[in-house]
Amino acid sequence: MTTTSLFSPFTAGKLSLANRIVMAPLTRNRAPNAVPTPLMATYYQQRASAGLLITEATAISHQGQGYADVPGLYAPEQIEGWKRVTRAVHDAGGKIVVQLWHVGRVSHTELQPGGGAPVAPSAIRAKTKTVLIKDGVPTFVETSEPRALALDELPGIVDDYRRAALAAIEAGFDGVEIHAANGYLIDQFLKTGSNQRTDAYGGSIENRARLLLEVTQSVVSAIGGERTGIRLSPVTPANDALDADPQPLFDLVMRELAPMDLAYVHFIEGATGGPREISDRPFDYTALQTTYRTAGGRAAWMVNNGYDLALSEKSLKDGADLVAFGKLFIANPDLVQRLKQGGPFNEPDRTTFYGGSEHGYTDYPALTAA
Ligand code: 8OZ
Repeated sequence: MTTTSLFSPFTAGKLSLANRIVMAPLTRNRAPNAVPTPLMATYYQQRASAGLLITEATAISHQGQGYADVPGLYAPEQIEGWKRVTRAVHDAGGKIVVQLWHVGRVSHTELQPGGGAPVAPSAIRAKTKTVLIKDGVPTFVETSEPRALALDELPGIVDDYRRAALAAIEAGFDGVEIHAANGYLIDQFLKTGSNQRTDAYGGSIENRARLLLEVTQSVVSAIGGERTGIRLSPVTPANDALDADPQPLFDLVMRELAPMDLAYVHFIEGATGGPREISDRPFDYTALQTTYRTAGGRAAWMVNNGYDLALSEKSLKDGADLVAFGKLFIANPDLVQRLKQGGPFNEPDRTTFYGGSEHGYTDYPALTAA
């Protein structure tokens, strides 16, 4: 009989991890002009005892940006800034991948190149908000009306992901995670609520999954599947995401991803940052995993959303390989140690999640060494 534990080492593709505890991607809006700062290096280094750190969502292009002060990975000064982060994490013995992000319609004209409209599969506005910084104060505003992407713009977007993946390796990352969740561009293409295209990228599930698969194949060709992960959220309502029939859609996605030999596949179960079960959006993750494994998929299975130690251990027994923790990692830089000894846990302060300084960022206390 095999025993699994959150604290045992694990290898996912090229990623040799000291434990199965992952720091989930967390948007913190502390990168003015989209350039990672030395303070960010401190923040990630403090959390380097996680088996794997996934960075906050990081724009692959200026067009892919949707919030004030989120970092990018498309300009030389951004790559230089990230080098400081990866060096700090590696010096502390940790592993770090960068989450590659295009927000699609979840943006605002003020954040777009030339003040243009955000782009989307279809010209349907998302009922959601984004963050602008007004007079130094983070302020929530409605997203702008998007324009539908022309067919001939899509190869350029796929190429932006490829170039960002290469930039990630140049910046010293151990790999990348493709952000295909939470109602951003790739998820907008996947789901019927945001995709009404009538070309090869809309309509059937094969067509709606096309952009996700092209992006993933392109990143895998550039840096290798063993350094590539992907994040999916089949039923989240985040950012106005909605699909009429997600189970067959994600079954197809997982069957197509199976031969790409990814390092890991990462699932937000239920509503992002909310309930794990949504009564009017049932979803069978176990069946999805069976589909993937039956199709020959060997990537590590990473789960996320509201996990504590007991639920993590149960999930590892039931077939998960890695567990990603979000809010707990914001407030507890030494979360691995705290989970190991059963607490105590600092409480996260929501008022400092998005934007601001070191307060609520790098000043959460670690346990003092006994
Ligand atoms: C919270 C605030 C802004 C962005 C996500 C990248 O939900 C995000 C995000 C979360 O994936």
